[in-house]
Amino acid sequence: MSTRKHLIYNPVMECMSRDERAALQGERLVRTVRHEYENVPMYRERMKAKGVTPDDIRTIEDIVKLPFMEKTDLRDQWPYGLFAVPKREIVRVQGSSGTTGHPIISGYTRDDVDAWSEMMARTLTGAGATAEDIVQVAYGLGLFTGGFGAYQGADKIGAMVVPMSSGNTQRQIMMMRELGVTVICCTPSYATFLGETIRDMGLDPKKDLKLRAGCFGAEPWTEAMRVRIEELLGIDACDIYGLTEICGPGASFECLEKQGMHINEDYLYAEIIDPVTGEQLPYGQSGELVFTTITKQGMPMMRYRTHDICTLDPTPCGCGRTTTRMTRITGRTDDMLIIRGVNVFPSQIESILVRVPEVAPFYQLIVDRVNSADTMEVQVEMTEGFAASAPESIETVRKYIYEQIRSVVGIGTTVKLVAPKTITRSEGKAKRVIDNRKL
Ligand code: DLL
Repeated sequence: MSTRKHLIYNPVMECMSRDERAALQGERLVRTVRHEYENVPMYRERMKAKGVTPDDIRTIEDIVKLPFMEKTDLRDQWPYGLFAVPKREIVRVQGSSGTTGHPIISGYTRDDVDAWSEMMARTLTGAGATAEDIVQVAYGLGLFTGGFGAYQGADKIGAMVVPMSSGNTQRQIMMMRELGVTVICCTPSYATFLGETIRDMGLDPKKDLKLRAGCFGAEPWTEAMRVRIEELLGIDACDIYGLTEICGPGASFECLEKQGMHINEDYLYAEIIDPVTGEQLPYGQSGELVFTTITKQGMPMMRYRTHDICTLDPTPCGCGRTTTRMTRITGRTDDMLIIRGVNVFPSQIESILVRVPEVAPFYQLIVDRVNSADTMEVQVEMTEGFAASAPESIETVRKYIYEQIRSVVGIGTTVKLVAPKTITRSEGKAKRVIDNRKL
């Protein structure tokens, strides 16, 4: 392990002095802002409204003059409004569920895909992976960025990729075992489930598997979960972070020091802001993470508010990288839930329920983790009149709600129609979500 501990994929970019990097970021920001202003009407309008032109952006510090972007902007500009190049230059779209149940997408040029692959190559190298490794990708391969991101990074470092996609746990374990997989990429909750299943099958990961490391992300997890996964699978578990709007996984990643996630700062500029005032906060202070892409051509993002809460640390790391590190995500400033890797907004569920006349607008979402997998139960009150209906009618409505949620939100949930006035009323803000997951 020690020989792999300080592997760095691109020492020039990852270890340059902070002054050099700030200069590079400034140059790249200047170019990106001009590109956005010239090619995306929404950016032009927003900048004009703030009284700023591309000429006002000369160094990276000038970033605070720029307007913020939100997930709703992506929805409002659906599908191509934020593309900054002609569609023929876009070679890929990736996506995730958005606030309204409508997915959001990001478009990538060939160079954007290459940049993302580089970020993921650095990510895997951070976890000690090399061309000698066999990397199993158990993130979903599809619109979701997890699968393709991990695949591209593993491909770029020359590893042997096993592109399993998500699910089918027995087959995942069989491949892992028989192919001698050394690195696994999946969500941390799935890693726990894999570990538990492996143990239940009577296998000893240390003897029966060759796993050495894992790159886990797409949902919040904790140090306690890291300890559990490392014990269950006998590996180094590294946290990796990213979001569709910015690039997908690889925006930042942990090295084997496991002391925070290195941000790929030659591609992205990170800020922490006060979520209420929007003011930039100094290093070390907790707040909302904001990303600006500084090389992306296809669909660049200006000061994108992630709503994820963390802290930035600019001090050098024991691995030799000089990039700013972000702490684990400690929460969100909005109510987005992540259920089995899918982003779910309670407002999506509410908008389904209010269209069903047989139920009242009193509902609760109960989230739990059973056998390491997230579960969600939707409890909604029936109206007084409907509650007296025949059981078959109640079942028909229940099934209808279930199907609606499945098609709009993209996940299966348990739906329970409960008697009128049984969901606790609250005097202040309604408590719509009860999240029993112990992270
Ligand atoms: O989850 C990209 C990704 C795939 C990251 C695989 C890591 C590994 P989205 O589906 O757009 O993209 O969801 C982005 O997921 O704003 C965070 O709230 C959450 N998230 C992602 N990684 C982490 C992490 C992918 N390591 C949203 N810790 C983000 C906590 C995470 N939350």
